[in-house]
Amino acid sequence: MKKTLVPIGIMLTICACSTPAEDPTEAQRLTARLQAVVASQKIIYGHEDALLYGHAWNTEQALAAGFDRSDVKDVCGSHPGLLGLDLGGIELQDSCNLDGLDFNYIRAAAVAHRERGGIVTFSWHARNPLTEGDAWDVSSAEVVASVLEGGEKHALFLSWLDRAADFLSSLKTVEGETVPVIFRPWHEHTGSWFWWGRNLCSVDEYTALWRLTHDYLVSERGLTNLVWAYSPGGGSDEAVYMERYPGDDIVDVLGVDIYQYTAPGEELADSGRRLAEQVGDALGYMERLGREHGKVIALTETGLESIPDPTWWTEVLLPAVERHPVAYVLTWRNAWDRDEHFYGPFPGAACEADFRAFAGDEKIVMLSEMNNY
Ligand code: BMA
Repeated sequence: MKKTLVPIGIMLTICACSTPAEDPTEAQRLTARLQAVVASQKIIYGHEDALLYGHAWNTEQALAAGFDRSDVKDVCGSHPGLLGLDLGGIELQDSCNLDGLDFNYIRAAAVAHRERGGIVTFSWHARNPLTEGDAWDVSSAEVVASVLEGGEKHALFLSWLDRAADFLSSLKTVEGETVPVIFRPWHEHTGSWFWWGRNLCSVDEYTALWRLTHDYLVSERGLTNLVWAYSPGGGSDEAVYMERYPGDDIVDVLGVDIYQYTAPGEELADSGRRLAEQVGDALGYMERLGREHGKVIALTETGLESIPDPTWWTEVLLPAVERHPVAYVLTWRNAWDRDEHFYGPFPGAACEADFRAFAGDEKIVMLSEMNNY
């Protein structure tokens, strides 16, 4: 074969084109895991603060147990596959988050869970940057506008994002991997109980808040470990769900938060049916939106406080989600200092046996099965 000389410019172009594809980021690998769970028609179970305390034990006991104890494991032998955590308080460099958990312990639990094969998600009940109240301070409708470019709290807000970025990038495993995190900022914004809620800012202000948060953490700070979850509150229709959607380029997971509330005098069975209807409706349109937008869907928060229905897990929650391609379901926390404030099982709870049946259902993925994904 005749040997031809290739000009150097073309050679360089050929070399550049033949460079192997870049390694996927931690976030891309996490998204692929979620997609694999959905493809195998399974649903990961998640519990907020699971490794940090339980219904009858506190954070010091969690530390003593090497963050290897959870109410869920005490009941069924395995931790939840997903660990929910919250960043609220990081913005002011508090040593503890809004529920009194030392950020060093939060970091240790997140890393331990990842090293055991689990997935971690963070919400952020950030304080009100304008009034200095908490996340629930809705006394002003100027707050979101104040943190956007040109607003009086913009510089302050960037410093808050810096502190969140510092913490989220400090989650390192022994192998040196930065723990991938499903990050779920500015949640339940279709209600108006947080300063970023629907009646407190315009559509453009809300989507700009998301874009500022995303672009600052990703482009400015270079974080590559965040999978971005959008999670409106429940009980709304598709138009409201999508009204403030920040955009396909900055959202990875379509979530929704829906709780069961029983009105005074209402039968538990009726509020259970209402939860099932609301979850069914939302997951119905989210399933289609997920397909159209190429996103994973999830029930990002749910629960029935105190779980007075002893078969809630298998007769209310499981039937409501099992027909939909949901990557995960997360129930809220089991407070150690408030007897009635629990959304997960614990030894001695009325729903204990039913939770074991739920965790053992072939659809449900606990930590012990996470290494398959
Ligand atoms: C709420 C309650 C509060 C807690 C907050 C943030 O639903 O559990 O006690 O402070 O979430 O975790």
